[in-house]
Amino acid sequence: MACNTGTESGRTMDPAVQDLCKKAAAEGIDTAWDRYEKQKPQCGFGELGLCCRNCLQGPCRINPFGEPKTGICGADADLIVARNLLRSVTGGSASHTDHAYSAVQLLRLMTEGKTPYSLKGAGKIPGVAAKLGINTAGKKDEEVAHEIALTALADFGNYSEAPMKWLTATAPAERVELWGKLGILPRNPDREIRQAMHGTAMGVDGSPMNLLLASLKSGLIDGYAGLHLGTDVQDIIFGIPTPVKTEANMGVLDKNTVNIIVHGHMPEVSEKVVEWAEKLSSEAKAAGAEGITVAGICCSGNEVLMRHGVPLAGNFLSQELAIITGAVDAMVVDVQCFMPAITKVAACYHTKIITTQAIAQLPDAEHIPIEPENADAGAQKILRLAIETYKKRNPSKIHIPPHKSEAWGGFSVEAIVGALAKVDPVQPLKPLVDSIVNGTIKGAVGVVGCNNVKITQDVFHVELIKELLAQDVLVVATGCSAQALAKYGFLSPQGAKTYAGKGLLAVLTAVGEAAGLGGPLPPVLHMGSCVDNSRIGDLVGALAAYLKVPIKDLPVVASAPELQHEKAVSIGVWAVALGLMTHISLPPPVLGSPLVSQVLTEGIEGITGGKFYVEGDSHKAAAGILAHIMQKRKGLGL
Ligand code: BF8
Ligand code: SF4
Repeated sequence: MACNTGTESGRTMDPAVQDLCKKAAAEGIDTAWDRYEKQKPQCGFGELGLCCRNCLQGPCRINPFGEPKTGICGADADLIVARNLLRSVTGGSASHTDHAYSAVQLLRLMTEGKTPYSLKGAGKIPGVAAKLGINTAGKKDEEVAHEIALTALADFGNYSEAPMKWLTATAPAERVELWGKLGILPRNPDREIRQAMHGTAMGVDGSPMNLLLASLKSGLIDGYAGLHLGTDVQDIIFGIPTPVKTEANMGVLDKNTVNIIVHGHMPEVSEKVVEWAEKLSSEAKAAGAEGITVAGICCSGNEVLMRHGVPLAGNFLSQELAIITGAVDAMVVDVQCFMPAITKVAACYHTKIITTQAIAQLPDAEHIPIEPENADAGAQKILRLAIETYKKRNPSKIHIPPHKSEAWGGFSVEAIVGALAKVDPVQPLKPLVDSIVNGTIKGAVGVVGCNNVKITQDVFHVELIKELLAQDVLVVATGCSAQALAKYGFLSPQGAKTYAGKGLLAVLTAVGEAAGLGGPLPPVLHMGSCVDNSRIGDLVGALAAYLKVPIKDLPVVASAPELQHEKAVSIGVWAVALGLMTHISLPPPVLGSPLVSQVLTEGIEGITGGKFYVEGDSHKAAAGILAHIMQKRKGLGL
């Protein structure tokens, strides 16, 4: 499964990206795969997690086969690996928490009438208010939404020892009790992130086990101060997604329109670009274009795909290649997952890279701030710059591979329950649970996460999910995984007929037809961006509550087949804390510590019921996941 970076087909299975890799080579442009080649061999100490740079006496490294066995201060392999892991998980939690914090501030300012955004997700308010204990009687939506924002901000200002409210209001009671007993309930998320940095500093926490517990706590920060807070608040501001049809892959770019890519994670940016693209379409026409196409990459793309059906140009490893089409006039980025390389690639074309956030700037990019108060002005400026840039295109450099597939998104928990309610209005989850109980569906897998240059792009997502669907496993997806699957038809009703086993197809057809889709649901339900992994958490929580069992007993598995980002690691830790077996193809850098490796893949199961399952072969991973599902079914007497 390793990436043979020498050939296009070794780099990616995506025909559009293969095509553009050839164009890049012909034009002498390096991409991530070329830079990966130049990095080889990657540092063995780093891969094993055995390098410490936490003080200036270092760097120290441990020799797994001999001396030295400790760093200068005496830290051994277990301690160094556990400290590095906690810093990495905390990096992921901090990213999601800071993202969610921006959304909360936007909600506060919006409900104070200080922004050009308006409340689109009133339907989300009653549920969120109820779980937080906010009285809604006689209050306007904006007033309740404002109280919700202040309640979230109170978590960030919490100086007591009480756990953060968003967690206790959201997580299953059985989990809150367990995490309380383990002493890992986070209080103020900012305080916990600070404490993780402090605990891992030179001369502080010397206990690998204590550091591993702190990693679990950091995973909970991600789950509740990052993912859940982010999704809840974004749904209130921008609306709860409902099923929507779109298309995916480079063929969505149009040589006759101004093409703008939204890339990153913040819907407050991508929503405004989409809004103003519609409003300024006449200006694009005046410039000689047929209109404006907005297309997505990474989770900014997922956010507007879920709520508006905005098409998708590609996932993480497609980002440079989209520019190499020569047809992208502007790539608008906000935070996370855009490679610093994009400005260098863009310099070979007419493309403008536009940064929008103070903490995420690039030399050689245009910086046009999109902040809550000035978002309309910023978005107009971006659109007009893209239209101006369109005029500078070099037609001889344009090549848009024609590949694209039909894809459906918008499967929020509310939308899934809504579709099931068409089958059983009284107990919507009953048809799904009955199908699991009678074995028509064996279980469910949430497939999430990234591309990673070490794995041929998309191949693990596709091969793993193909096998699981054929075995009647229900699949939900988020992030770049959903985007990978979108490109090959897994998010279309037709995909159900191609990929789903007989039992699964029958259920998808019954629900799809009852819901008025005129055919089966797609075999993979796209639940959103990576913060929307909260939706997967809510869905499994609802299934567990319906069956009156803890999540850890469900025939449900998580998988991040091509993970790269620290955020994927912290989401994985949260999933393990929830009680899920979580498959990953590449281990994080922990193999240098037998203790840490053992705890993450075995020992932790006795504590939370979840564990990491590392398997780098998609066929074996499918078998391992299926075996786990069957074991859980047996445990439930099914
Ligand atoms: O947050 S899946 S490469 S884009 S980290 Fe990044 Fe990974 Fe894509 Fe969304 Ni998630
Ligand atoms: Fe070396 Fe210890 Fe400093 Fe790490 S903290 S660099 S192991 S002396």
